[in-house]
Amino acid sequence: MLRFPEGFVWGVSTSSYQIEGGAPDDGRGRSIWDTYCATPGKVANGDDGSVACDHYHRYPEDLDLLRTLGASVYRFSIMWPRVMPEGTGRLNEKGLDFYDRVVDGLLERGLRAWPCLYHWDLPQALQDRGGWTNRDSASWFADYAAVMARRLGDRVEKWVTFNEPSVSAWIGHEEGRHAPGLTDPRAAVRAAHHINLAHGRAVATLRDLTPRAGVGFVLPIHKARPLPRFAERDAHLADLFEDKWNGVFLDPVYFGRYPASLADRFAEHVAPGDLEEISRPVDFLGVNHYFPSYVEAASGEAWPFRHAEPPFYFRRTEMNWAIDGRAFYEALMILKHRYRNPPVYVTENGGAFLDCVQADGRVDDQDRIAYYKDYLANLHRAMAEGADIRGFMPWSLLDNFEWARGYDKRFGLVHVDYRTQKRTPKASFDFMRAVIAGNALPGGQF
Ligand code: IFM
Repeated sequence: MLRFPEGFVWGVSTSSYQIEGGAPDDGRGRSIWDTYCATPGKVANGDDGSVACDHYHRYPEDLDLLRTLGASVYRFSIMWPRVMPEGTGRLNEKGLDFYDRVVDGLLERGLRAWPCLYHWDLPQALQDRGGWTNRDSASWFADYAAVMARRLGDRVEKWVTFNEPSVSAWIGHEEGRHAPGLTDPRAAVRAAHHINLAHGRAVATLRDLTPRAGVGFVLPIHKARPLPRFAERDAHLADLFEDKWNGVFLDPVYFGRYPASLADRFAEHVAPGDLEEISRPVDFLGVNHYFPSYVEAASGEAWPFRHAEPPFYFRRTEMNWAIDGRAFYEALMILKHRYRNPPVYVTENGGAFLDCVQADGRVDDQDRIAYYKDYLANLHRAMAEGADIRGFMPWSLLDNFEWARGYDKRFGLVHVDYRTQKRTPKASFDFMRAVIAGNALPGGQF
């Protein structure tokens, strides 16, 4: 039995486009993910988020599930075009009302609200003006943050500015595997800088308007490794990978500069004063983590490395992601050693597995339980070695729209039948409920 400290925060994370649906309802505007999904060949099975888990209409049932689980915090995201259909200017009162109802519903059930302002669904109207590659995007985002702060600020405990800005920048603008689907390395660097600037401006706005609420941001923290047979030769590539994925977003916030290895790439986009804005102090860092990252040398590409297939000996999730709780521990220790041990909440962790509803109606997802046992034990180890980790939130409450992988990849503690929208808590839901109730990682079967 591994015990967690008193006051350790147990929550759950979701995101707007992945669960809400309600696409044409009540004046919601289009996002870049609506456009991306409508582009043939981009998303598995031609899936999209127009209905998703229909959370827009079924949120009371989902909030009840949070209470049953025993979570004390809910990290969800606001769909920017639902509340500002054109991204700037005009407000959509019905969209704002929805988030009012969600926050009130949380408080009524004894949960605390941690809304995230950006989990990838940029208003398409802003993409039409250049999106994150337009320097004005930093101010558009700060204005949107002000709208949300005025509307929800009296009831929000902590704000998250961005979820995984690295994914928006690199996968969305360089690799093209996420919206807006660009494959332009220079645009990706530019977008990364503007997202950082948007974060810094939003921090100032949120502090101003909601001085009692905490403010932070969420990043997938990668522990990169060279392939074992090239351990010495490629060690510097693993460092560069971490600079690209971790450092580009952490160093400006915590050190007021870009990593030295990448400073040249960023120089042309950074205006005087930008780094002072970006490095405004935050109250916490949200860490998302799923798998170890392996790199190998590449030539003729924008970077001298590429993702490598992890060694054969790891078990894999349905995403083909290697399962290795030790990489989670190592990623958490990077924060302790390199970033002076900031307060951390693990805001996402989990796996997609082949979940089946059995004849008796149960979903006995032992793979997911084994995954959580491994990762929670490694989290505990990092804490025992002094990492300042204050909470944990599985990804995710519900099976949901897994971006370019569509609906086949299920990460939820709760199974969703997308034909009927029936919710069925899986065995991992009971497992996590026991962890939360005992504030400890128990042994034994679930
Ligand atoms: O589903 C995503 C989530 O939106 C962001 N972090 C990773 C999850 C699993 O891919």
